Amino acid sequence: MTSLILALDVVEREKALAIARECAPHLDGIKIGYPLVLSAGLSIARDLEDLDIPLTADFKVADIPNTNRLIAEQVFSAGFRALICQGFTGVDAVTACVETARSMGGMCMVVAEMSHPGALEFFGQGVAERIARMAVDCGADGIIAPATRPERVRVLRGIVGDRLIWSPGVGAQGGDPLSIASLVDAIIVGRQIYEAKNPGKEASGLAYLRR
Ligand code: OMP
Repeated sequence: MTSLILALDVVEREKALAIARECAPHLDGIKIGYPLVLSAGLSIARDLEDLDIPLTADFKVADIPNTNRLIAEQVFSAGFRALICQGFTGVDAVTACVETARSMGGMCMVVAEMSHPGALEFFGQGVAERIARMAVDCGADGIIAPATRPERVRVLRGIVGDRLIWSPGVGAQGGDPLSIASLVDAIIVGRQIYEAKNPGKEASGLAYLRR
């Protein structure tokens, strides 16, 4: 089964809450990043608590180990269930996120390769493969890999085995949900849902992927 995670990159708090409620019956997770947290605060996690949907903090954490740990502690204390960190910072920095997640009962996902065209400038030449291997070695729950490049996801699946792969890039970035759904554990969808006239209906339209 492929899960559906809504990327709630909406900067008005009330609008974000309304969209989350409307879509909730069709979702397996909600991902919140800088756009919403910078406008509404980390307390947005508590505002969404009653939906009982796992929340992921997408801060693509990319600092030294101590700073990563401090960030991760804030994230899990605020009520988030998972944290996304960058992998290119190296094993010690990623391990700090993974260990903090473990000690606070949360999950840690590591970006192995990004979905936008410019990602190929630096994530090519075997870098994504190395990050994916390192994510497995340091006990991360899984990786983030691009729905815009199913052939790359297949390669990365060969490295991470049964660890999770969450995949953004469907819809607005051109990724085809049908080509990616069977390769990954979750698709992450933002604009296709939250910019739709009827976000709830749009989310329910993707429900066939969750079978
Ligand atoms: P849409 O393009 O609107 O569907 O949003 C995609 C979401 O996934 C945004 O929140 C991005 O920040 C995020 N994302 C990517 O698009 N590409 C990546 O490589 C990684 C992420 C992510 O880590 O979630």
